[in-house]
Amino acid sequence: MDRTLLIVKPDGVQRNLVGEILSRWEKRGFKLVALKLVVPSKELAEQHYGEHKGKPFYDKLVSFITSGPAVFIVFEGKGVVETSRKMIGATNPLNSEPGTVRGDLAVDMGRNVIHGSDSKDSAAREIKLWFGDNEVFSWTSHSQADLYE
Ligand code: YYY
Ligand code: MG
Repeated sequence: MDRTLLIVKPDGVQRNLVGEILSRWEKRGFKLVALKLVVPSKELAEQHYGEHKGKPFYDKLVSFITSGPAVFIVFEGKGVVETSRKMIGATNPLNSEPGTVRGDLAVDMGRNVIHGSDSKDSAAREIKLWFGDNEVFSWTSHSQADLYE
């Protein structure tokens, strides 16, 4: 099964949106396999956003994501990487469709509430970066047969 990394960024934690976000993914049918509240270190944040190093928004981005507690989540399920990106919406919330997290709950690009891995490769890299093997759990959901044919 596919896995993806979500981060409720410090703005989302401050705005009490953690439950709302978890709820959307749980209700959609994805299985929670890892969860923790962390103030991200600069070192890991820089690795996480390595692809953006050198871009004008990079320093601001790293400084914001490390500014306070953030919630790190791994969800598992069929197509979860791509579907999560759709549920998150466009990077700039002004372009995010209603019904998406950013389209419903955010206004500004630098306060867009949530991160989601952009590919299966990114997801694997990011999950490994933020979680130890013993922090990600494989378990059998009682809803399995009602979610998958
Ligand atoms: O994957 P996603 O979060 O939708 O966007 P990315 O292009 O990976 O950028 C990461 C992060 O950087 C974005 O969520 C907000 C911030 N950012 C910004 O502040 N200004 C930009 N022009 C582009 C991105
Ligand atoms: Mg990205």
